[in-house]
Amino acid sequence: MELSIVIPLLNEKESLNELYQQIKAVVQQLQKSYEIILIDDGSSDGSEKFLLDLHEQDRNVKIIQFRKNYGKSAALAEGFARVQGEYVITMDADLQDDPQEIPRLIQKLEEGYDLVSGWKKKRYDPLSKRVPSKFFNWFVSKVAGLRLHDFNCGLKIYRKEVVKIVKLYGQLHRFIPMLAHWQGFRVSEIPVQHHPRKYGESKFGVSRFTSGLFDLITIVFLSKFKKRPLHLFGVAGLIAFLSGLAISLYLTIERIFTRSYLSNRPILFLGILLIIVGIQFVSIGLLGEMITETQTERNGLSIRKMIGFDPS
Ligand SMILES: Nc1nc2c(ncn2[C@@H]2O[C@H](COP(=O)(O)OP(=O)(O)O)[C@@H](O)[C@H]2O)c(=O)[nH]1
Ligand SMILES: [Mg+2]
Repeated sequence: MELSIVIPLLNEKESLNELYQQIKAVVQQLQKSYEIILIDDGSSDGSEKFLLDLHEQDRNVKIIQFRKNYGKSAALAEGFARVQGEYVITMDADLQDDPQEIPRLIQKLEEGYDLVSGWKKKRYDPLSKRVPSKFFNWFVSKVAGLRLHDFNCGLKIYRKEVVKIVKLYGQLHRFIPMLAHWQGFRVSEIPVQHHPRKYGESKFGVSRFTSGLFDLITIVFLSKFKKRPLHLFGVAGLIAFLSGLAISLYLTIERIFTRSYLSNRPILFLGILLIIVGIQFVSIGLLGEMITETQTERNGLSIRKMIGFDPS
C-alpha cells in the first residue's frame, strides 16, 4: 500500500461526497495504491449512513466509527494506528483543504523530509480566527524551535514511521509538527490552496484557546522535564527558599541588635511564605523523580535506522 488518506470528521454530511470524488480523481491520476480511512467521531447528522454506503461501493474506503465524540486528536490517533500506506496524508473533511495539493506534498516529502505540513498562506477563515492563529503559530514556533507558519493545517503528509511514533491525545493534533521535530524527524512546509467553508459550520469555538494552552504547557513540561522533574521544581524551590531564608535572617539579626519589633514588619510574612513554598517545590520535584524512577518505559530513543541486525 502506497498512500493512506486519513480524514477525521464530525457532522460533515454535505461535504463527504464531493470530498470523496475529489480525492479519488487525484489518487487515480497518481496511479498509486491507496486507502481512505474516514473516522466518524460520533456524528449525528447522518454522516455515518453515507460512509457505510460509500464503503459498499469502494473497498478502498475504510470507516472507523466512534460511539461518541472523542475529539480530533483521538480520531487521528485511531486512524494512524490502522494505516498501512508508506505515505500518510491527513486532511479536513469540510472541503477547505484541497486534495489537488497531494502530488505537491508527495514531491516535497521525497526531497528528504519525514513530515510536510500545508501552510494556508491565503486563508479563507474569519478574522477572529486568523489573528489568534498568527499569534499561536509564532508562539509555538518559539517553544518548538521550529519555524512553521501553520502548525495546525489539516492537510499534511507523513512517512509512516512518524504517525506510528508520535502519540496524540487531548488537543495535541495542533502540535504534531513540533512533536515530530522533537523526535528528530525532518519537518517542512509548503503553501497550499485553502477554500472557504462551503457547508456546515466550524466545530471549534473559543475553547480552542484554553485547551491549546494547557496542552502546550503539558507537552513542554513532559518533553523537557519528564525524566528530571527536580530540575524544574528544584530550581524554583531553591530560589524561593533561599530568598525566604535571607529575609528571615535579616529580620532576626535586626531584632537581636536593634531591639526593633517584628509586629510592624510585613515582610516577615513574605519570608515565611517563601520558605514554605520553597520546601514544597523541592518536595514536589522529589516526588516527581520517584514517579519517573518507577516508570518502566524504555529510554525513549528515536532511532532512524538500524543496519545489519537480524530481524527479531
Ligand atoms: N474526529 C473529529 N473531527 C472533528 C472534530 N471537530 C472537528 N472535526 C473535523 O476537523 C476538521 C476541521 O474542523 P473545522 O470545524 O473545519 O475547524 P476549522 O477549519 O479550524 O474551523 C473537519 O474535518 C471536522 O469535521 C471532532 O470533535 N472530532
Ligand atoms: Mg474547517
